Amino acid sequence: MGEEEQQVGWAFETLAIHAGQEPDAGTGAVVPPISLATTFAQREVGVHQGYEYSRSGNPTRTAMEEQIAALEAARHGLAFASGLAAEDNVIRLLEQGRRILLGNDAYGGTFRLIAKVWSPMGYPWTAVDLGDLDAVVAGWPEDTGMVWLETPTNPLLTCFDIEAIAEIAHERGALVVVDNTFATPYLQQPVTLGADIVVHSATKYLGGHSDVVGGFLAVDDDTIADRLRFTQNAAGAVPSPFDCYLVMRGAKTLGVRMDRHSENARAIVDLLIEHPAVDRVLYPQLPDHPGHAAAARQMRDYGGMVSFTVAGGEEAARRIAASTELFTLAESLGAVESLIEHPGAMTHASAAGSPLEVPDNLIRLSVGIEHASDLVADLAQALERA
Ligand code: P1T
Repeated sequence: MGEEEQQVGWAFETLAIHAGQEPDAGTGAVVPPISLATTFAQREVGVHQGYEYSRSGNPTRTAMEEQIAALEAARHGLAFASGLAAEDNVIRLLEQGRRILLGNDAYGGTFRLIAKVWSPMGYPWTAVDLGDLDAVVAGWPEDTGMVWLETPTNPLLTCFDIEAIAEIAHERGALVVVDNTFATPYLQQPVTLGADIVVHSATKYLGGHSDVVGGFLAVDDDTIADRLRFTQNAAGAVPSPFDCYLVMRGAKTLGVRMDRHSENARAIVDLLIEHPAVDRVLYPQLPDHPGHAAAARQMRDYGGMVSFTVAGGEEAARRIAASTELFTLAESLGAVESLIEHPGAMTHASAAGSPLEVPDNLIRLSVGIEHASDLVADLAQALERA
């Protein structure tokens, strides 16, 4: 495609398949080749065809960056070796001494990066309940440089009003970073709601098949994009061309997968909500769910992640997690196969004792795209072990 104007007006599903994916100029191949070359010939010193060295830029990476940026309705996209590598580059935008306001539920690795890597180097942070905006305004620290949120959050699936938070942050000179890993751009486009930077673990729904670790940043502002592109190259946490290819291939089916993930999640929620072994079901579509109104406004559908607390406590939760057959007991999320995990002991163990600690009777499900009836039957038999 190439021409930016051509993309205007194309629907999400069309962009997923065509943005950044024009047939190879040399051969006509309809799939962008995996360009493994680490270096590119120059005709004269400094005269080349847009690529010099593969850390600085690579054609397969460019194709993927254009594709995912288009899906996020952002003008710029930057790929990284992992979600955390992408996050690390975002924090490098901050001047030393500037504070990160972090939503009080987030991926344990994000908490660890902010609280245990950057904070000791002079970048303070505070956990805040972004669902209570009056309190956020009243307690706003003067040194805040960045508001960092997930919506829905990992693992409690709390949703926050991106537009309202962006307005508050921008009035006070802070950047807004939204981790869109759980929602994906198919369900929600934070840039269109005022976010400055969108973060992804591309390892999850973008890749979609549990076979690639990757990270992504989508940005509309040219200056922020230039600064991120500088650190992407200068710090060098870039993905391989093969990894870029896998993310690009996975993202082509993002829309159809997310529709099925959401549909299957609803079938699971229907089982859980009636079940005596379950204490509380956490799913953004439920009318009493924290942030349901914001989710209903800003999301197309509610996604494939479902969490619940177990009435019988931690031991019962661990038994359930170990008793499913189709739901594999494993970290990660967002792929075609269903996963189950115990966040307190697994993905969020690093948050123990912090304001982001999660309940020990919590189970998190990544509902895959298998047949819903098989998934419901599998979870139902595991709940009998509670
Ligand atoms: O694992 P990595 O690609 O580095 O991405 C980190 C990350 C960032 N943001 C969110 C919302 C995430 O969920 C993650 C990774 N999360 C898991 C591995 C997990 O099981 O929750």
